[in-house]
Amino acid sequence: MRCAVGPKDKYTAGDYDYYLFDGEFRSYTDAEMDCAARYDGGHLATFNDESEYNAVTIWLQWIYAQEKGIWMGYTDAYTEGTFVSIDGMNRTLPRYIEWASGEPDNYHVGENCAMFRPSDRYLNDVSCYSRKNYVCKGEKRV
Ligand SMILES: [Ca+2]
Ligand SMILES: [Ca+2]
Repeated sequence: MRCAVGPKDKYTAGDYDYYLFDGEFRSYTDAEMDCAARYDGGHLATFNDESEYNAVTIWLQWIYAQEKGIWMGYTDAYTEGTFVSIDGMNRTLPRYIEWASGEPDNYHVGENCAMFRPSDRYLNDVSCYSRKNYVCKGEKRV
């Protein structure tokens, strides 16, 4: 059993903490399971509004000096073409999401999971099986 590696950095905004994992490349499902296991009520990060999106993604751009994409908590694996947030027990339509131009395009054999692109701060749908870094969001810990 290997040791669990902690998050590289944490950011707090409003009622939530956000944790960047940049040393662990996981599939979308494995990343989501890791967030749920580490943080009570934790999930891959989703956003309630534009100010939250901007705050978190600008932090990521600053702390994550790589071009590699990062998983965020949106998927259309359940219904093709309808992305949902995976926060909470219910899957809900995203409250705030910023796709890159031309995305989501469900390219090639299908893309069902949302990856954040630090270079331009937009999201792109990609294969859920690729292994990426990720950001977990959980209730703020005091
Ligand atoms: Ca899709
Ligand atoms: Ca795509």
